[in-house]
Amino acid sequence: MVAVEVTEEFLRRHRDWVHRYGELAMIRGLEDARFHVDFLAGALESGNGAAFGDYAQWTARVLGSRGIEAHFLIENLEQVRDALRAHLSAEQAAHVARVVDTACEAVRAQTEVRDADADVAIDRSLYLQAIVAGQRKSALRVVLELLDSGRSVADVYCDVLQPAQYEVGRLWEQNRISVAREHAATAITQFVVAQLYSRLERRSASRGPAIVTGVEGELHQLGANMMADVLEAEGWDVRFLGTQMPHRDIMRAIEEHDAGLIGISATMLFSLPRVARLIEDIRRKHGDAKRIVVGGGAFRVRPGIWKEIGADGFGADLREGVAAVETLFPSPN
Ligand code: B12
Repeated sequence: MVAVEVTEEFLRRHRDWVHRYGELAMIRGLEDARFHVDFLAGALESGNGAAFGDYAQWTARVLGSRGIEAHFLIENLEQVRDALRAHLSAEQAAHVARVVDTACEAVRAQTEVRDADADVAIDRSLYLQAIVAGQRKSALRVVLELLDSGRSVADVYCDVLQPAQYEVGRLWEQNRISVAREHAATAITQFVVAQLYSRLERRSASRGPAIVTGVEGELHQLGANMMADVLEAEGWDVRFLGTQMPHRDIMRAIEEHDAGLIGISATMLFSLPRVARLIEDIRRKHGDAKRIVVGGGAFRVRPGIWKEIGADGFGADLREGVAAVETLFPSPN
């Protein structure tokens, strides 16, 4: 009854749906409305009103992937809410209204988050175009606009710069861009990282001395650089050694700086034996007094390899890296 009433009214309001979908508009509309009512009843009977919010968000995603915008679902759910009023006591109707309105809010919130993600995806592609075209100013502008819209520097590193660099790698691998374009693109990202350094949100905590480095033979530096900057923002007194660092000099720097945390970055698989040797040497000299976190493409190839070579933690990206450090050195608050 309620489903029929709701669907007929919905199609009266949106006549173009009947033109577009023919009799399927009524059939699918009825199916959907029955689902809404059944799920609502199930959620209310089980005393779990929040479950209806999960259902509404799921439905919004399913409809969204078929080109139907979330506001149509919200309208439909509000119709169900209003149509049920005639069949319920005032108290029951008020409860149903609360559950349905909360679910509609959940759908709106989910849609806003997805819109924000879509914005980042657009900016990521603009950034990629700019760096591949060698346009430094445009690349910086894209990133600064993202910061102005409320994204953090770490978000920009993870969600824009890193994927854009990976895409540059893919384009080079497929021979669609030259080495010169790849180098120029990477140089722009390196420039952007340097520009963003002063915009990192810094925590006031003082976490102690740390070192971030790459081993000899490893030339990929950007990921390590980002990690060093983000750790500094987290309160670590970071000495970033760059990449291509001779073993003995890393060992010396650890002592000189009295680093309690050591971050080692490796992209190429062939760097792993050197990383393993470095960790072995650090353990031999300092036992467990030093905490070692590793990251970079070489460690993503086989999950768990970081443990096998004796590291204390691993981060597939900046966020995971920071989380791994936080596990090893829980902050006091
Ligand atoms: C730029 C680049 C270079 C530059 C690097 C310059 C520089 N200043 O860094 C140069 C030209 C030197 C270079 C050289 C080579 N490269 Co190169 N390079 C790249 C490229 C396109 C981008 C790298 C990058 O900037 N990534 C962006 C950063 C942000 O990502 P990331 O390093 O993964 O870092 C993140 C995480 O891993 C993590 N992380 C990183 N370090 C750490 C450390 C810690 C402690 C923690 C917790 C986390 C962490 O956090 C970071 C941020 O989220 C990649 C493509 C790719 N998919 O990575 C190819 C790529 C890595 N290179 C590749 C190759 C083949 C090479 C060369 C062998 C090419 C050649 N024939 O000479 C050489 C090898 C050089 C060497 N000895 O190391 C291949 C590797 C393939 C493979 N399976 O091994 C790739 C994947 C390209 C491809 N698609 O084929 N390269």
